[in-house]
Amino acid sequence: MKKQLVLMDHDGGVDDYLATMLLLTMEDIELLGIVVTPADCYIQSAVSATRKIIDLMKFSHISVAESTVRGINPFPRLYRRDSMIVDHLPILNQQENIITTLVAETGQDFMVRVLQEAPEPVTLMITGPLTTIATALDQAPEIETKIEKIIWMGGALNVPGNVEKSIELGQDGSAEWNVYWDAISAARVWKTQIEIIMCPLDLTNNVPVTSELVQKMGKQRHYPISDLAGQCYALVIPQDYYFWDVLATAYLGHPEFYQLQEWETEIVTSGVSQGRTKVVSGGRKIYAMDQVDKKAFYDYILQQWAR
Ligand SMILES: [Ca+2]
Repeated sequence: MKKQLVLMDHDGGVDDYLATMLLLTMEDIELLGIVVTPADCYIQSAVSATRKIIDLMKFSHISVAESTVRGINPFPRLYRRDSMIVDHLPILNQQENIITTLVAETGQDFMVRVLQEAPEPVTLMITGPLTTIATALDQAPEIETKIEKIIWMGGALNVPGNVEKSIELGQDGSAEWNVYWDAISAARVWKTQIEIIMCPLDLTNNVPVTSELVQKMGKQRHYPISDLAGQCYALVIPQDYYFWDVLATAYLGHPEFYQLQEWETEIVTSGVSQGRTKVVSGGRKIYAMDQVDKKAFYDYILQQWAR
């Protein structure tokens, strides 16, 4: 079977490393590189942690690129510091030097080049804001035809967002963070013809990271990957945490676990609902992951990380 070409763009949260770790276990895809967008992280730590994870999983031929785009509304510092913690985990610091290449060009330039050079259209797996792809599309609009589809963790359709009113004063709580960081770029991508399959909060709210599951990762007694996954999740277990990026990424491996629903939507780019993905009749058609077979998903990630 021919492998699906995939380019990943993540934004350096704990969840993004776990999504990367899942993606690297998938045998039916060919990963063309990983771009790190400087959103839910401190970028140097996030790039470094990503390269160390690739080294640990023995895929050092895959390159990493640092996007230099900027957002509008920064992620809270408390979220961003997780990138620094992950980068310092002992398990990721057993060798003297990092082998995985950090390319010299920016993440947005890398994205343009990889898409231009790809022999066939590429699936973009995006687990952060859409700013890097929006910038790449502005730089080289012709790459649109080289994008097979975008699978994206983002948005909240018929549930409240996760940009809390108590943290972001003046907002109405309807926005999801990956949109809110830069709603203008999300709206830019909404203007394209690219197929978008999103994994919104509507679905992720139903798929929590439970203490039981994290402990199962330990009981599997697999080193180093299951152990590293468990350590990453242990970091976030005191807060309400869901399988956001990981749930979106698992779609690539097993789309049959999911049911999609089509919606007509628009991105709100200003005002109190800035960053909202609003369902409106006549809006831009997207597919949202609507249901997932939770047991199959939980079993799948445990199995993939049992190494
Ligand atoms: Ca993310």
